[in-house]
Parts: sequence; C-alpha cells; structure tokens
Amino acid sequence: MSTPTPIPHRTQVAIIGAGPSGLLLGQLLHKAGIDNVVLEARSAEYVLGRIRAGVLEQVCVDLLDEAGVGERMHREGLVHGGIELAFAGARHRIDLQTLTGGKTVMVYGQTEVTRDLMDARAASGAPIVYEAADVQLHDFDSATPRVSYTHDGVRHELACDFIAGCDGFHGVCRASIPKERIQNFERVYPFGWLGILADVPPVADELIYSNHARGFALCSMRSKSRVRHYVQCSLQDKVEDWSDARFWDELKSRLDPEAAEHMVTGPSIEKSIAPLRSFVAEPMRFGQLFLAGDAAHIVPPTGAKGLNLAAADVRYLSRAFMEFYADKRTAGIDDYSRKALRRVWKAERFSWYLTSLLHKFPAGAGDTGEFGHRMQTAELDYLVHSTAAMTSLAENYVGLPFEE
Ligand code: RFL
Ligand code: PHB
Repeated sequence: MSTPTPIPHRTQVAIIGAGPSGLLLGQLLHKAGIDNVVLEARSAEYVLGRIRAGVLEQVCVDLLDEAGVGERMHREGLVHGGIELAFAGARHRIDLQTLTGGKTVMVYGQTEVTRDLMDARAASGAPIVYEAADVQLHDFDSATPRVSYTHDGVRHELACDFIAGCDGFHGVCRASIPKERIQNFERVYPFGWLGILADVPPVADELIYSNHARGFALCSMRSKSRVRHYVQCSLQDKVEDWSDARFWDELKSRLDPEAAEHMVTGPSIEKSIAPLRSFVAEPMRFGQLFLAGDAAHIVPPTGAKGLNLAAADVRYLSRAFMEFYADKRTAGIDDYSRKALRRVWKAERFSWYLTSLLHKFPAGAGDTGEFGHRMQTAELDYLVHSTAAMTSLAENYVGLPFEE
C-alpha cells in the first residue's frame, strides 16, 4: 500500500504505530473530525502478516462498529456463547452466554480487524505513512510536541497537540520516557506458545483450553475452515524443531480422546513461537504523550485480552480527545491513565490467573511441579462444578464493564 495523501507538517494527534490500537484510534478520531496522522515503521503487508489474537469482546466489537469497520466482521466472524475446558481426560463447557446474562464473544482474527481498519483508512484519505523510519518524539512535556521521522530517505517533522504512543511493546514511545518517571511491573513465564494456522475444520464448535500433564494446549479457529492451534513449548524451542507432524501429535496427546479422534490435520500455513509475559508501565500519560495498547502493557494470551485491552484504552483515549476538541474539557485526558490502568490491572489479573491455572510449570519454588498440577486439577474440578466460580470466569472472559 502506498502513502495515499500528502503528509501535512501539522496535525492535532500524531499516532505512532498502525497496529489495532493506532488504526482504531485514527479511525475514531477521523470520524469525529479530529485530524490525525499515523506513522508506522513497517509496511502494511508486514503488519498484516503477523498472526495474533482471535477473540473480540463485545466492547471491542461495538468500537469497531462505531469506527464504521464492523460490516465484514459481522458477516464473517463467528459468535461464540461458550468455551470448553479440558482436563483429566474430559471436556467441560463454560456457558458464557447464560452465565453473563446474554453476553458472547466474536471470533475474528486480528489480521482481519487490521485489514478492515487499513482499508477504511485508505478510503477516508486520512494520512498514514508506512515505513516511517527512525521516529523520534520531541517536547512532549510542552504544549507544542513534535515528531520527526524519515520516509523515502527524507527527514520530516510533524507538529501536533498530542502524541498517541500505539507502537507496541518494542516501540519508541515508552522508550522515550525518562526512567525516573515510569514504573514497570513484569513477570516473564518460563514457557512459550507454539502456534499454527491450518486450513482444516475446527475440532469442535467452540474453543478448547486444555490443561494436561504434558503442557497447555488451545484449539482456536479463524473460520469454519481455518484453525489456529497452540501448544505450550519450551523457550529454547525453535520453530524448525516442530514439524507439522510433531505439532499435531503433541496437540492430540494433550486433548481428551474424543477431540483427539475427531481432529482433522493438514499442512500449516503459518507457524510461530511467542513468549509469555505480563507487563504494565505506570502511568500511561506523560505530558502530551499518551500510551495505549501493547506500548503500555502486555498480557499472556491465555485470557484473549491483549487486543481487547488495546481497544479499551483506545475507547477511553478517543473520548478524552473528543471532549477536549469539542469543548476544551480536560477531565477525560487528566483521568485517562487512572481509568485505563484500573481496567488493565483487572485484565492482567485474569490473564495471569488463567495462565497459572492451565500451564505446566517446571518444578521449582511455589505452586509448581506435581503439587502445582494437583492444585490446578482441584481448582478446575471446583470451577466446573461451581456456578459462582464459572460466573467469575465468564464475566472476565467476555469483558468487564466500562467505568464511564
Ligand atoms: P501492535 O499490534 O504491536 O502494533 C504496534 C505497531 O507499532 C509499530 N511500531 C512502530 N511504528 C513507528 N515507529 C516505531 N518506532 C515503531 N515501533 C513499532 C509496529 O510495527 C506495529 O505495527 O500493538 P497494538 O496496536 O497495541 O495491539 C496490541 C495487540 O497486537 C496485542 O495485544 C495482541 O496481539 C497480543 N497478542 C495476542 N493477544 C490475544 O488476545 N490473543 C493472542 O493469541 C495473541 N497472540 C499477541 C499474540 C502478541 C504477540 N506479540 C506482540 C509479539 C502473539 C504475539 C506474537
Ligand atoms: C487465537 O485464536 O489466536 C486465540 C484465542 C484465544 C486465546 C488466545 C489466542 O486465549
């Protein structure tokens, strides 16, 4: 995709990063008549090649509708009213819809969300620069922040009122904040997820999360004919260590016999390993610079919260900017970090809880090894027989309500 319109030297909001956070924020602001420029380090094709999240909460679906990009999602996405937990050789359904008074989730890949947002951006003619190299932030503590970058070998400068740092975990925005002004909280897990994408029918109608003595497994999907499956793997593992045959055998060995028997296998069309991490940076505002999405926090993918949390930040931030430009009210801007972090920490807690409940932890200190596995099995057994416990899981999985 080429750069569609001439890039202005001044805008209201400079958005760094064209992942879901940056693109969604850009689209919501554009619809509200707020000028913005998106600067992305990579090409559009590269961004679309990253296979990531697959489950959208209702609040994320609503926000995509508000941005005017929900049409294909409603046509092609799969509405799920439950998930299955597999352990001790059997599967147990958690009826999300009944337990939450009618709430569901939408199974629709992050790649498709990103594509819909990129298409809408191109159609709107709002400026976006792909392959913007060496992005640097200037004077974000002042009323006249600027961003400089190189595009096609030429250095450019963009003056703005605000900078939205939507540039993911390895981006430049959080890295630009002096160490003494930011506090990081982190937990790195001693394993990763090996994921594959394959064009075969899903093994069941809903997602299966499996706790097994050999390690965690997840059967997810992108459509009725494309699956996304994961197995917990060692951090030392390389993608090349995992042939398709080894992957399918390992996945089957971690599922209940019925699922293993009905599994349709096929060649992988993508295969990658992701490390698991919990991370929060506080605060999320530094003068005129606001962090959103993975730039500010990371969750392990077990709770399917990463993308949804990014959307939640964008919801708060877009409203804050809209209030500011409509009638100069700064309450939303001033309260952004506090409100966003309250939600972030709850999603961190849930993602950490599900990760702890479902993975095999190497023997060591605390609830690990064989003792830890027995604790997990007892907790899972309690969970699937207690309406109170299942309701707690369900209300977190479908997404907690917003603080207005
Ligand atoms: P993104 O998607 O990382 O987008 C950030 C964008 O910023 C660009 N960028 C820069 N641009 C300009 N200048 C710079 N200096 C820049 N540095 C970086 C990047 O190229 C990129 O395009 O963050 P965003 O928008 O906040 O979206 C967050 C979600 O992507 C993320 O939370 C989820 O995908 C997390 N996640 C998963 N979540 C789930 O719910 N389920 C999953 O299965 C799942 N799998 C994953 C994941 C995240 C992964 N990462 C980050 C490595 C698997 C992986 C591998
Ligand atoms: C996915 O489909 O990629 C997916 C689904 C649920 C998760 C994590 C990843 O919890």
